[in-house]
Amino acid sequence: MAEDKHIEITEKCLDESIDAFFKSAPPLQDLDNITKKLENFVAQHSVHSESQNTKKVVCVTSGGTTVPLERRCVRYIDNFSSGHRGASSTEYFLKAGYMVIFLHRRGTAQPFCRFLPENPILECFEPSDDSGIQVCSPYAEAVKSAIQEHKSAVNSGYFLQLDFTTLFEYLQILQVITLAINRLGAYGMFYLAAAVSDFYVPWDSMTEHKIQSGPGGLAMQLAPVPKMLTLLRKRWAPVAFCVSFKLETDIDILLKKAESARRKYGVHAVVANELSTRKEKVIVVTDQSQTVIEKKGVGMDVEEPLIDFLIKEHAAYTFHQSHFVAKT
Ligand code: 9Z3
Repeated sequence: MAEDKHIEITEKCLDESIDAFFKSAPPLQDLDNITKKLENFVAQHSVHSESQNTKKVVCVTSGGTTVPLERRCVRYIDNFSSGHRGASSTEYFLKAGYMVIFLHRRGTAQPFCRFLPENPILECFEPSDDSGIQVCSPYAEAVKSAIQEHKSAVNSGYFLQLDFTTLFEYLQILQVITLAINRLGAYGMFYLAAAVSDFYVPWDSMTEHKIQSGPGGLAMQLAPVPKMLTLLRKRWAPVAFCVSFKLETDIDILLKKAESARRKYGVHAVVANELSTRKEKVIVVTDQSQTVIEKKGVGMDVEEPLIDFLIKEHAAYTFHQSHFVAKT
């Protein structure tokens, strides 16, 4: 009884802090457009459901959020993430037949472009003799397959790209996506690989103009970001399959933190990774097991076996939901 009361109060506090976060956040510039794109995307899913070929839909988040320090932002705090995990995972989900909403930080790694050099326009192309432009020969194959695969994913209607920069944009767009994915029940999935700040400066306490330098240095109080994952699991999309990530630099605390995140947020799996080995190895923590997943060889991606593993978990989950939960 006392424990129930405690949970109720904690949830009330969370609701209040989340309400305050969304109320004070600068409104999304592009909300109507994003909502329309999501509606069309989900409608595409319904077409497949009617043809008895129900597709699964995953929202892959990728890249780090920024936390602005001024409203007319000159300075910001950033979270590390190159976006490689999200970009390569998107490719493997698409290959496996999933529809993918790729919510990524502007300017980070993009699916199908991972094998292009850092500055593709300047490094992959050169003027041709007939005063046109041609692809430099070492990159011909990589450029061709990047364009072909990207076009085919977009034209198929299975791939939707949305972008963010700030924490405010990220959480607002994620909320809109969760509401769309919620309509798909257990066919929906979240793969939350974005590196999201734990602290922020609330919009209503943020200075308008650039912070001026002074002799005393700068002391700032950052507020904790309310735990949206709890709300995502409990209210926004309670039936969707949810995978979150845990990043640590200290391997000794990684698994403990991942297991505690799994319990606290009630997610179906936590992918635990250590910063320096994240491209070679991850550990997937579920309520049943801790599974080490390693890349299969040089030049291979750890995301390939990881997505394979998670797709199987998701399939078992949808099977369970449709055969047991729906019937009870
Ligand atoms: C991850 O742990 C991702 O695997 C990486 C991928 C960001 C390490 P890259 O983009 O790296 O390929 O360079 N993402 C989640 C990081 C995070 O912020 N997790 C929070 C935490 O660990 C929970 S949401 O507390």
